[in-house]
Amino acid sequence: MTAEYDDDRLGRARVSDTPELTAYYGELAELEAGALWTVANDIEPWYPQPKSVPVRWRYDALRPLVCKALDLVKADDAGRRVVMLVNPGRKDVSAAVGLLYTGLQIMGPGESMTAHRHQAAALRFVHEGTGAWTIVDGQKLKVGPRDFAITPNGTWHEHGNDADDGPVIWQDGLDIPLVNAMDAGFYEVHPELYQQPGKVINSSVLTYGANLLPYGVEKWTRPYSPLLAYPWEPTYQSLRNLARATEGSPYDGVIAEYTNPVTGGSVMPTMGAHMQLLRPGQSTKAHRHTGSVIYTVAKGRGYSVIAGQRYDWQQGDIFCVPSWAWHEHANLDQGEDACLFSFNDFPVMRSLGFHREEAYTDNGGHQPTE
Ligand code: GTQ
Repeated sequence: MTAEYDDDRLGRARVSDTPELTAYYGELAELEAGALWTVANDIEPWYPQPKSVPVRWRYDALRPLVCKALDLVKADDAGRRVVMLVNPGRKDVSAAVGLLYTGLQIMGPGESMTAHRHQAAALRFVHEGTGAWTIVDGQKLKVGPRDFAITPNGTWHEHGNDADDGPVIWQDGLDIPLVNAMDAGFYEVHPELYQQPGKVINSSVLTYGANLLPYGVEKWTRPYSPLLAYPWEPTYQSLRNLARATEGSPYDGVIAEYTNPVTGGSVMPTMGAHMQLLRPGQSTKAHRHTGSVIYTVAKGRGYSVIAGQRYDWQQGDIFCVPSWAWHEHANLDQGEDACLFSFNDFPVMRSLGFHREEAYTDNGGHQPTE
């Protein structure tokens, strides 16, 4: 332990057990009570102590098992046919990192599922397949590879794949563990099992998708983005344009947040999302911040160093960065850019006043690796 965090020296709780104290603790426990000093240093740590550890999930390894579920369970029997990514330190709450859930959902050709809604908010990032659709509060959205879409909390949603051939595999991101940590979960099945979608597909993209605030539509006052899908092509083009105009972030390369076009804020109140581009051969500097992040490799190959350990990645791979863990990214390709999609709980951290960030200053800004 460094002197900076030495509990004894700094006068934090340091009571040793005696037979009298042990008996006393027993008496308190009988009354559903306890002595603060037995837990004080654990419940008020010097700095965040996530139970989550960094994990990289290889798409090539998971994909065959995700496909296997197609034959093993019917989508409607399973509710949603999803392989969850579970952090070894967060099995108790089915989290991939912190209070964020993620999983790979597979839908066979022609499949569709019934509608439901819940307190948890959801987002999708499409890995593969051409036939993916979802209906969110009556709006039918069609999404393709690397598109990003949101299902804000409380919105009815049902999904399907209308391709004749080939499955859809998309990644779900939800704040389920957060909602449960707050004891705020609700769930409802649609009274008619299916929604009646409006005639116009991707209507929010047509309405809000071009940095122009439309006149003649009802004023948007809900706490989430009216734009429900963010297609890959314009997103990628924007990042390439941004790379021409700016240097970007020393920690993240050329990065932009998917935003609510009405407010400029995060897409939903509990989860935000980014797309970032690493230039050919670029390696970023390390930093750390409060808030958990789940990354998906949208394009290219490279590696990230997280808490001193290197994780190589390529398109489709998913990895997580626990709160307050040092992290930096590198693009291993000297000729092509690499892109990382990510989602996070930053909106929660910010709105509660929990946001903190720190740069890694030793060693030229790079963590030593084992
Ligand atoms: O699409 O409704 O991966 O409710 C987990 C819970 C997906 C969904 C998940 C869900 C959904």
